[in-house]
Amino acid sequence: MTITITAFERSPDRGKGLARDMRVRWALEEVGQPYDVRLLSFKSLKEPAHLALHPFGQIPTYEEGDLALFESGAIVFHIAERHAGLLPDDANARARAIAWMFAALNTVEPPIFDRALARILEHDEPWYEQRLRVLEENIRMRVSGLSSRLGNADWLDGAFSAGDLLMVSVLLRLKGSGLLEEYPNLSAYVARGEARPAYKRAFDAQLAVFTALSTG
Ligand SMILES: N[C@@H](CCC(=O)N[C@@H](CS)C(=O)NCC(=O)O)C(=O)O
Repeated sequence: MTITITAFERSPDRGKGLARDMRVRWALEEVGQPYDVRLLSFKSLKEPAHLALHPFGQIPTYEEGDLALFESGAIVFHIAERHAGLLPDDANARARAIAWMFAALNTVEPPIFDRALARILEHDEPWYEQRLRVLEENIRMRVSGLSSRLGNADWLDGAFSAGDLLMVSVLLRLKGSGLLEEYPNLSAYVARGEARPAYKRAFDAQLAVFTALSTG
């Protein structure tokens, strides 16, 4: 059955791979599932056809036969459950990998995303620098715990899993900020994720959308 996901027609990150379709593309590449992409304008995100798929009018969505999903974490989880390679077989190891998926989306991504939003929306406010310091301290509280837990390991709990896929995806937004670089083991962890052939294929596919736009 054909898998179709949605992505931005014009990603605000200009092909840096930070939009949340990237993690879905990466998961599909890891498990070797081909997929189609429906590109959407910002306007069409909020139109009835897309709202029927995604109640909040966002990307990504995932369609496969009569199944329609939204939320990148739920989509990656679905892919990982249906195909080998992203979740361990052992029940306890699987539960721990799923815990890392939740940790990535629920504990680590929110402060990182708050900082990204503040940089865009609050940059001109007189209190911006003060707020940025608070937001960055919130991030450090999370990533220092993550850094200690990872230690010298390659991945968070044994072999690469959907937990690592989501954790690397959320940490990528910090690359170049100086914050990730405060934790050399996390920088190396992110680089290991980016070096995976499946990541590269996914990255190139989303970059091609931006390149076609700028040359077309
Ligand atoms: N929690 C959602 C967040 C989805 C989300 O924020 N998508 C962004 C792109 S990365 C979007 O569609 N933004 C446009 C909008 O909200 O109008 C997920 O992980 O799928």
